[in-house]
Amino acid sequence: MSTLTHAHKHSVVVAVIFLFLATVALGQDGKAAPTAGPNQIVIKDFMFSPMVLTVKSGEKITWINRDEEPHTVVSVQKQFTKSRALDTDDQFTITAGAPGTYTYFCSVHPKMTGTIIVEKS
Ligand SMILES: [Cu+2]
Repeated sequence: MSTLTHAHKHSVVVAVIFLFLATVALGQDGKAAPTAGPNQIVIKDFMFSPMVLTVKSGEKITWINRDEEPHTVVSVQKQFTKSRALDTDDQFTITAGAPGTYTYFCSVHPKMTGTIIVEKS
């Protein structure tokens, strides 16, 4: 038991140090880096990017609109509920369901298409 307790304390210390270093790193320019999260799709210049995103079942996927135009996210095969019209900087999040290929498009600009490949978790 004492070994387990010790290991637990150790991992807490590591986590605290990590958070501290992360805070310091973010603090250097005063804001978080603008990079997309692992499951984030940016809508920019009438394109979804990445156009093909691979995720695991149960993971969240978020779109964010960086255009000055409204866009939507609509599943071709109705695999998820469509988004409302996203204004600039609006976000839309779904949770990936059953494994498979989800194609989607923007109902305002149907030439805008993207694909999500959902793998078994
Ligand atoms: Cu659009």
